[in-house]
Amino acid sequence: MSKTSDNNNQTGNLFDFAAQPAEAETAAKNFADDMLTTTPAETEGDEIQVADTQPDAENYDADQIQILEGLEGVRRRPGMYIGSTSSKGLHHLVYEIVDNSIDETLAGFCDTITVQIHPDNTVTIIDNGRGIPVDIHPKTGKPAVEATLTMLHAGGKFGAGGYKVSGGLHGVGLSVVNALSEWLKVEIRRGGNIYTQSYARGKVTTELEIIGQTDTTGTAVTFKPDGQIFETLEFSTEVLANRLRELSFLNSNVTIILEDEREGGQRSVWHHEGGIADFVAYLNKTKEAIHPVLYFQGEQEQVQVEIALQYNDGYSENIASYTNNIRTVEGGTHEMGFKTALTRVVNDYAKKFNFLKDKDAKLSGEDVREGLAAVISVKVREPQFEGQTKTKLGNSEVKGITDRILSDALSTYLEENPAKAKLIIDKTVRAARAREAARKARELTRKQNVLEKTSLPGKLADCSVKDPAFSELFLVEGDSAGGSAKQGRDRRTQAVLPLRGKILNVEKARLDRILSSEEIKNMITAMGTGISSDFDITKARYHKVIIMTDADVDGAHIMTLLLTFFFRYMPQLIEQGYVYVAQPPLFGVKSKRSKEHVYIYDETLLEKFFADKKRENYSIQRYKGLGEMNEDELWETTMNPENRTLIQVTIEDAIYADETFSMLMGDQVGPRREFIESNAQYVDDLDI
Ligand code: 0RA
Repeated sequence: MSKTSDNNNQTGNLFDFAAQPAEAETAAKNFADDMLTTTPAETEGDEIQVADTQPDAENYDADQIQILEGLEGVRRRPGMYIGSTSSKGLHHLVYEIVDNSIDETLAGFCDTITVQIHPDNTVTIIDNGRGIPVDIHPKTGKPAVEATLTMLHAGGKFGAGGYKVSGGLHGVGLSVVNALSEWLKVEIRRGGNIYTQSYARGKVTTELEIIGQTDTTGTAVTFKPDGQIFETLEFSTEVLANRLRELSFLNSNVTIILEDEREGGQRSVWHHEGGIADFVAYLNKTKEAIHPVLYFQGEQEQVQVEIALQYNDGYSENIASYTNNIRTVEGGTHEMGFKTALTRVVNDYAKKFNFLKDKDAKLSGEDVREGLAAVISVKVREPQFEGQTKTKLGNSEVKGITDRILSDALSTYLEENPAKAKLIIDKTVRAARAREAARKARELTRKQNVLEKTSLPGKLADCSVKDPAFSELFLVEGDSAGGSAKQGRDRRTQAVLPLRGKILNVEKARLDRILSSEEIKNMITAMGTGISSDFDITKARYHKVIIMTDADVDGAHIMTLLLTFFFRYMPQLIEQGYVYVAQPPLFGVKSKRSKEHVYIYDETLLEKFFADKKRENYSIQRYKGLGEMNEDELWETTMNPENRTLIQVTIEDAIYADETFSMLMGDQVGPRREFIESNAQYVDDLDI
């Protein structure tokens, strides 16, 4: 989630090494040839350069002209290479190096990767792969490692064969990290020697030298992200842990270690022999699974497919797909193949064994995915990424391949395990019936709205402007705060919908019951968008939906219930950045001597305020709830766009969001308590 003060942006969280010398040396030459088919010439400057404008005749072959861009270009436009210079970009640096180590794992040479965050926020990534090649390439006169780190090869690809391109940067990752680091040091164990070389902002500072002997192989890269480039230099253990854990699930033969050497540091080790089957068990850990995790794999036309799936007794669908270890958030052909096969196989089985009668409608895709957790991981030689965020797999052959592999394996499984099959098919049939009931309920709500002609709820105090881009909807906890908000608001642009008490926990109910909840119906009609498959963002009546609850346990609970509702039934609203959380002040501080009167939003800021002032000269009021503020105060502190702070709700990663919500809202108390105790500021009197 990111905090915005309408005009200023901050980020925050709401919830806050097998030596194989002979083979390795030939491969190293291939690698060097692959990389360096041009003179190193002038590779600096931010212009894209075509190497050697007057080439000799034998080199005059269009195919051989490689475009080289200087690392200055990377420094000038870092966003083009790592997405952004925010915290996200900073962490991307680590992923780029780790991806190279994972490539060594995929090639079968590396089983341990260690990431160390040092106390000065420098990072070391150590692997026991083959080590970056160090031989001198004839055309450049440079050691291969130096070329790899100081030259950017547009479209250049490491070595030959294998499912490379694990990261987004197609083998240019190392030089990009080097360019964006104040300094970087590489240590290589290879061919019996230990080599080291240092760089600063992409340029060599020490020549490659041998500093010792070894009988192991591997690479260690240490770097200090450049403060001239990045907005923040602070690494988040949690962010790194999430990606490293994910990589350990996706690559069952690797052990990944994260060592945080900073204050209060910790060490985590991930090794998942079970691979993505363990991943699915992890996704379902806060839920009640109805059968063991199923794991299927196959390979056709050099496309490797792995699928793990497990149904739980809940209602939500949690599918995560990957291509070459990259999360494909927007799905694509592998996901399409998966869904098509699942729906067909389940329907065929249900029909064959009379779970569905001839007169029954077929089970829909949604029906067969209700309560399903699944991970689809494919390895493709030339992946094509499409979509708005380039996270959608486009290779058309992958759909049929995934479909065939899953169809064969799943139908065999069902036939051989009739008891498990019954559990699964019964669940999908129940889902279909519930969906039919929900459809009828929805139709009814629609008809009622038409009949009553007043489609808007009576409790809604609407705003007068009709342009959604300028309209805000405050969802306010309680009728009394709702009343103050109605009085205090800017009637032109701000609408208020008071919510009575706790809304229904949508995690524990199916759609038909959800739609019989008055509070939820009110929200849906006020928003104008419909929900789930009927959801239409273009009908949104407000482009800001602001959740305003008390800063106490109940408030936190209501906020989570609302966020769960939006996450499950209107996720596009969150994706569009339309959902916000208001931040009412915790304290009102009045001077006893002057007219000074300030509002303070948390304890830390209160301490700061009194750092150089005497407490006895002030009276401090602690607001227990929104209701303790009058309409003017509420407007001044929480609603007025000029003063207020809003936290924008974002779905950074749907899996972890899902996990958080399930944990907070699900039946299992253990993980929930742990989570709340380590995250919430409101633990004092929490009753779980
Ligand atoms: C180029 C070619 C080869 C390995 C690597 C790069 C390599 C890069 C990194 C970055 C971090 N760890 C790494 N490990 C290896 C192939 C070398 C060969 O064929 O011997």
